[in-house]
Amino acid sequence: MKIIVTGFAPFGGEKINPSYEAVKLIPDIIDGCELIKFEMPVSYDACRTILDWMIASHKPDGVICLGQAKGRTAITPEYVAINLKHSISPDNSGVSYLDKPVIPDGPAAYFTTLPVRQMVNDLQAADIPGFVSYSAGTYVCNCLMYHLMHILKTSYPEIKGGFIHVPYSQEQLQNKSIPFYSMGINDIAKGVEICVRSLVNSIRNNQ
Ligand code: PCA
Repeated sequence: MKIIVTGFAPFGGEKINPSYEAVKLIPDIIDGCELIKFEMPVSYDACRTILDWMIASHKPDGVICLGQAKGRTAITPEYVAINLKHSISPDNSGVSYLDKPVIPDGPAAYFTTLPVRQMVNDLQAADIPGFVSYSAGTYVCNCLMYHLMHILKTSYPEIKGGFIHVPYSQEQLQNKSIPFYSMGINDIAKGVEICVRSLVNSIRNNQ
């Protein structure tokens, strides 16, 4: 079994992005499943092209993309992606979109096919804060999740996939006056590993 697990590069003036830091920390093989790890550029367009290529060349059983959500207070598997790109702040390649669809004429939204309820139960059982989120925002992460769900629905219906946001890690609070919630990077990684394990188990049990 193979699962693609991506995080994002730093953006918005940050030196690290805890999503990819956590991906680097988790094992390369979890419960016998091989993880294919990648650091996505924070670019609306490039991350989609890379994901297409990764899925076509690896033919994975599952795809979990991760990103940082400033201010989140838990590991949050996302339930839904919406067909909207909207941000005043540009991405790392200088691009911003205002009220544009991810896929013109695509449906308004797609739901995740990850076992998000089980993931949250498994996180909470391990004393890692976790809840299901019902908005991945309108920036690059939501765009990548929408794109992922669209290609899985239209070309790879057998592959399970979705998106998980993680909070700031503790080191990101240095030099910030606002007391954002944060978690230690090792706890974030533990949470990400638990979510991967939930997916592996659900694929194995055909749920
Ligand atoms: N978070 C941003 C994009 C990259 C990331 O890690 C987002 O939530 O859209």
